[in-house]
Amino acid sequence: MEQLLEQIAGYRREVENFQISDARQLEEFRIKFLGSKGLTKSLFAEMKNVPNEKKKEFGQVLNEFKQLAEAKYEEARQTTASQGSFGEEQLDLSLPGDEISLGSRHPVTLVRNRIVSIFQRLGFSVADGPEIEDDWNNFTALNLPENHPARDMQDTFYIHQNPDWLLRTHTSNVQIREMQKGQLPIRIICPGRVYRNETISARSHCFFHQVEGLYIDENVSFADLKQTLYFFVQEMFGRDVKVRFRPSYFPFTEPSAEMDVSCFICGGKGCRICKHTGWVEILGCGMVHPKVLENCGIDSNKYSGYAFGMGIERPALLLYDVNDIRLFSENDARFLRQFVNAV
Ligand code: 2NL
Repeated sequence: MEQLLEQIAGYRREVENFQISDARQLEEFRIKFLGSKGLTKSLFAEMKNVPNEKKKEFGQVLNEFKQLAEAKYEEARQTTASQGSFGEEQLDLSLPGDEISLGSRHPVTLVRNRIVSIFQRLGFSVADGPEIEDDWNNFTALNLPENHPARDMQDTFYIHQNPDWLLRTHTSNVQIREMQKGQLPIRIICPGRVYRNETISARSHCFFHQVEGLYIDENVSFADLKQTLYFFVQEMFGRDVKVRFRPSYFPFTEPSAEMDVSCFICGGKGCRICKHTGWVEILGCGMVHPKVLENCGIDSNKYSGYAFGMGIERPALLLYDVNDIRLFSENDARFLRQFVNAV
């Protein structure tokens, strides 16, 4: 019995002095002192050899020893885990990480970026403004008369609480705001989302995207407008694309025109896309109406300018051969993933 108690005292010192600084040493400790073939187990097996009157004392000493070993094990387990020693042992940090798949740009964004960057190269800067606008900036300043159909409840989303507010029907509000700042000349490109109260179908939606442009300075002429837009379509659709201007009407420009490009699908031979005319309409444009300039506090005798506007969805449908405009706003990942390599 005395011998056994001495043995335990020796093991206690061993437990206390045992160095555990990594997972391997922790496991060695466990096997030696607490394992199924370990010291604690074999000491308990000695119980049967201890005289009955000493059993109680021996059991107590042995239990204390076991608790000491368990406490040491538990403490070391926690410190080695938090030091990350397990990491060194079990985690291969050189393994490649989980793959995070790249997203893709939205087709409308792709087309918008192309349009915008062409005009940026010509010295236009990007401007933006609110999508919730008041009547003045969206309609009145643009010389849209009180009875113009665009102003109708049927065509525009008005805000119930304040009918002076509406969802902008074009990004011209950005240009109006810019002109009212009174800093000239102005050369801006205004991409953004616009809203019209239309029945949603494969061909039209109640919101879509636009790019409008504005150039105001002294002596800006229709020739500047034509040459700038011609440069634009050549960059956008290729060097051999042709353009034609057709007279048109907008309340905010005079004269006004619609610009067609020779069909960039069939090259002008005639196809389903250009309805066998060889031409595709891509934008409206004109010289800013003197009344619009005056509405914005610009002297129309000194300054003149041109403006243009184009939708983004329609060319995007054609360029990427998409047959339903609703796909652009449904956020279906199967659709969007197809643009991973698109430019
Ligand atoms: C179209 C036609 C156009 C403008 C937009 C504009 C803006 C100001 C003053 C004058 Cl502030 N004009 N914008 C001019 C002509 C045509 O858009 O078919 N857009 C999709």
